[in-house]
Amino acid sequence: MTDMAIRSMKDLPSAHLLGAGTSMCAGCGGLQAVHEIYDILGAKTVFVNAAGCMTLLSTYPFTPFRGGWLYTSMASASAGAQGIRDALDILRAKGRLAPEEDMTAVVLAGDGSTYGMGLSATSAAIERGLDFLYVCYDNEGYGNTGQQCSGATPHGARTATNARGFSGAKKDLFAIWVAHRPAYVATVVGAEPLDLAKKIQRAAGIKGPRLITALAPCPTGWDYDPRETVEIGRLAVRTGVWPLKEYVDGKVVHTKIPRPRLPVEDYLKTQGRFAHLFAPRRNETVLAEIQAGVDAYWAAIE
Ligand SMILES: Cc1ncc(C[n+]2csc(CCOP(=O)(O)OP(=O)(O)O)c2C)c(N)n1
Ligand code: SF4
Ligand SMILES: [Mg+2]
Repeated sequence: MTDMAIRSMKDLPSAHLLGAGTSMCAGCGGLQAVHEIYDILGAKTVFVNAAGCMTLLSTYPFTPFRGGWLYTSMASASAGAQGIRDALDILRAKGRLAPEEDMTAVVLAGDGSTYGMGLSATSAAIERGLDFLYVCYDNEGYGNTGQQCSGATPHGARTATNARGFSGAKKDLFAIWVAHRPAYVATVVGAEPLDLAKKIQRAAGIKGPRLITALAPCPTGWDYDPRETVEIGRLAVRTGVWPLKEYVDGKVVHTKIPRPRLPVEDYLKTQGRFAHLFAPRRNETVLAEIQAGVDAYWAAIE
């Protein structure tokens, strides 16, 4: 499936995820991205899942995936991927797994694990050159336990642990990975499926440590109507809040440059987690800080 050229939406194969999502929130942007990613990766995947919302996809002994599923603690997914890769390599060396039956070890983890608890194990795995694909669905908080602040929470967002808005800034996961000189890094969002599909296809054809980080609009944690998930994902790109880009062969390339770039308020106003910035009175200071952060990013690119 991965040797197929994707030029338009009709080249995409039909969904392979069987009956998934019954225990997840309607409009889950993370699940949307996982659906799309799995459509491209196909059945020869072993998911290594760190505790989080996506853990609800598999209830032992059932899973909607045709490949494999290993559940790990929040800090251990990348170490789990090493174990899966090693086991597959041993089976191949013993002639018990034909090359065409080999599988890809795919970490599936939220931002809480990725930006925080699991970062050390991931850094070590990249350093060892582990052949794995890391998929982070980034809903910008510890969603499964009620949207507490994580290392991915953006400036100004209200969370269960920041009633008046987070005063810090989102970590730059893309830069953290690029600093390790891995094989591939890309940002995606489910609302831009063609861009996502091309990146997954490219990542699937490369060996070594690879990251796909998907912005995951989360109606429950971000406080909006589930029907707005796709529009919010598009606005994240069109306002420049979520740059779509990839790192390959030592270079960073932006795959979609928003022109004209919409004001960040168009994105912020769609979500209850930013409502305190607009009422009972506008918080001009924080609104200007958020816009200035996005402007500075694109000024360095353009
Ligand atoms: C060490 C540890 N602390 C706390 C928990 C409880 N816990 C389970 S899921 C979760 C949230 C994980 O957040 P994230 O990785 O962003 O995934 P999301 O829930 O947003 O999908 C937490 C805190 C845990 N499983 N392990
Ligand atoms: S809390 Fe958010 S990320 Fe978790 S299942 Fe619900 S919508 Fe998806
Ligand atoms: Mg999360």
